[in-house]
Amino acid sequence: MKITRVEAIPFAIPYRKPLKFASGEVHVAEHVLVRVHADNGVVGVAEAPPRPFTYGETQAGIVAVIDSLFAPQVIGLSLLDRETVHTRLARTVGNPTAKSAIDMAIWDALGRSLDVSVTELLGGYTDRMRVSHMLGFDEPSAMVAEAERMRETHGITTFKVKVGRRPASLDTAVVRALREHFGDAVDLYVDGNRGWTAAESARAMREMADLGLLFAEELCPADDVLGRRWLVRQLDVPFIADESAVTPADVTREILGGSATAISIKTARTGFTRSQRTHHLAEGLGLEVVMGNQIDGQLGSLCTVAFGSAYELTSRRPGELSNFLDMSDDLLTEPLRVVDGELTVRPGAGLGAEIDPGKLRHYRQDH
Ligand code: MUC
Ligand code: MG
Repeated sequence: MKITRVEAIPFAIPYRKPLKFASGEVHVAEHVLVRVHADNGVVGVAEAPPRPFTYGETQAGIVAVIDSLFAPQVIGLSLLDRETVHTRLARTVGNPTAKSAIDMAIWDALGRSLDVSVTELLGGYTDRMRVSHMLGFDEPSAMVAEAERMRETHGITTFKVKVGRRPASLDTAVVRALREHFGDAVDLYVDGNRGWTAAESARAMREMADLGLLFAEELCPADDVLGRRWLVRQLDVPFIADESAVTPADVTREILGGSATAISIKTARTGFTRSQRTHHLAEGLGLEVVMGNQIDGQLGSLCTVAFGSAYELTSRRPGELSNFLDMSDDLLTEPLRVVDGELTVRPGAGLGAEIDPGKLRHYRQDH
């Protein structure tokens, strides 16, 4: 089970419906497919989504760092040497999605080699998660219509509403319109991607106090240390740290510093190995966890549901597993489907993902 080769293949698939939020927007999924080959003939896969506005990575940068630094560091190791892989990749700062894709492709290859699913390897708690859909910036009527379409077509009844615009009334009007349209039939929470100040966030949350929100996420920057603590102290819902708490050390700092009371785990940025550490830390600290989405394609979403299903804590809340529905196409031979508001893990070995060679030929950008 020795690693013989690591491929980093850039590909681009346009979005049918671009996602817009306070820190950026995504029109084309310009991701990197990572394939880890082992000497037993097995190939593991995962994808890295560059998010320059969150982590500073680019598609070309991910390919370069894998080809020049990470591939040579893991070739020759066994698929079982995951701790050594983690330690070697950690010598390079940053590059979270590049490191995570390698980590997850190794777990996939290991699962395939042992003929067990990644979910079972990790913890095996359940085989499915309820789905929360992310609604990007638009007019209130368009966002209500989009939520209605998601409920009718896929049975989704939990929505994360992107906020953080100025004036804040652009966003509070959307949340109010959603609550008025759906009544108690849906769960709602908001994510500001650091768009507001602490004072703007406090005012907006007061204005939405009657709307029964589940959570608030990253409404203002964690770097505004005192402002953020001041905000979090006065809220009566859990405040989720997302981009401010990528590593277990970040989580510890943000939670113990009073800048957050819950966390988002995203396999796209912590892989399976580091997400496990974050999960165990969250359990120890008694935190709410939401499985987040890095605007992943189908392969990335499969990684999220594989991890989220593995543990009781991560499968308790609906996971953000449906951004791929906004893409015009994908790479898997068998597309993922959200049915009755749930996404299930793939039966079989590893992640159970097969890449369609024709689609990869069509969308890859390195030829
Ligand atoms: C999210 O939860 O914030 C948008 C920016 C990012 O880093 O992730 C997405 C979704
Ligand atoms: Mg977020």
